[in-house]
Amino acid sequence: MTLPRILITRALFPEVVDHLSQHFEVEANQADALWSPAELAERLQDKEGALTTGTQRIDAALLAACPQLKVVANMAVGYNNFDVAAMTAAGVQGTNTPDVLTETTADFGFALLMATARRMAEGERLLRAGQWTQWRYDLLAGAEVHGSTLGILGMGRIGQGIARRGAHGFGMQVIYHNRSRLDPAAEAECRAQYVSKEELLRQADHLVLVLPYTAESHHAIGAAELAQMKPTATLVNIARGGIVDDAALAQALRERRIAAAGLDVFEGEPQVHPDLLTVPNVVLTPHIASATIPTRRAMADLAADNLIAFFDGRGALTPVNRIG
Ligand code: 8YV
Repeated sequence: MTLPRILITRALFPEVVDHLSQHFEVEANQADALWSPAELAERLQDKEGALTTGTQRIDAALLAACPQLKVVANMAVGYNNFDVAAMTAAGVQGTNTPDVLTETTADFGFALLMATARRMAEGERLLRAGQWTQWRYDLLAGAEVHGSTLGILGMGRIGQGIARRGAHGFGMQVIYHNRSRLDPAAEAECRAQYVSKEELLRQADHLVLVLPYTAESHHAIGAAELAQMKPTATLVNIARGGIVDDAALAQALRERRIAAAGLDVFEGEPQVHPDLLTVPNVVLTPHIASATIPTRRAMADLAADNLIAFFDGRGALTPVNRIG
């Protein structure tokens, strides 16, 4: 029996590669070479399936070059690297990895909020530079977290996880804005109040972005939105680069039009806007919100299980589109 051929586009847990090798003829990229779109197309040309991460773009041009492709399993909950319409038109199933990373990512969102509000990165830089000479009453005095107003833009699973942490753990007043309002039971569990985007920007002491990246959410936070925020506010982006206009944010931070920002994602990452590297009041992390070993393993397993279920004829477990 010939096995379906699949491509694993980035380095992955060896155990997961071994598991997939029992079901498929696997080409893996354990050297973690960064392939250009042309190299990706070349390797994918004779494959029926792929396991991708958020950095490989699956678009009409690639699909046209890979007529045998039937399924692409993204090891990420976000799938803005997929042109879903083009995949559906080509009859290619897409899948993502929801749920398994929710709590871990919400933990990180809260950690970044805390680090940003309490100026932890500035403190560490000062200490390592040998500039900590003595205690002072206002040394790196930051913003209060407990009891403050937590704003959440994008109230999906991860947004709700952050809301629960803020409301139940830190006694925060939680407000949110989302395309659709949560049902009353979910709002009650998160102790969250639905407000307009304008109200959210105006009232939040800490604003966390957890919305998907789409054409509509591109630069959802730009100069105009930053201008509506409190000068004492902090902004946290764990969603996607491109949701924030990074140049406008760097300028607002430099001019102290908001107090601080915590960013795990960037426009054009792994490049970071040079102005963000020089403003002090920003905490920068390299897209690691889901990065614990158990969670990354669960994401890899779910992506693998999606491929196995699809080729077994059981249908994808967590599809992002409907085909045929
Ligand atoms: C991934 C993420 O680590 O799940 C997502 O959407 O952003 C992260 O958890 C990243 O996209 C790699 O695929």
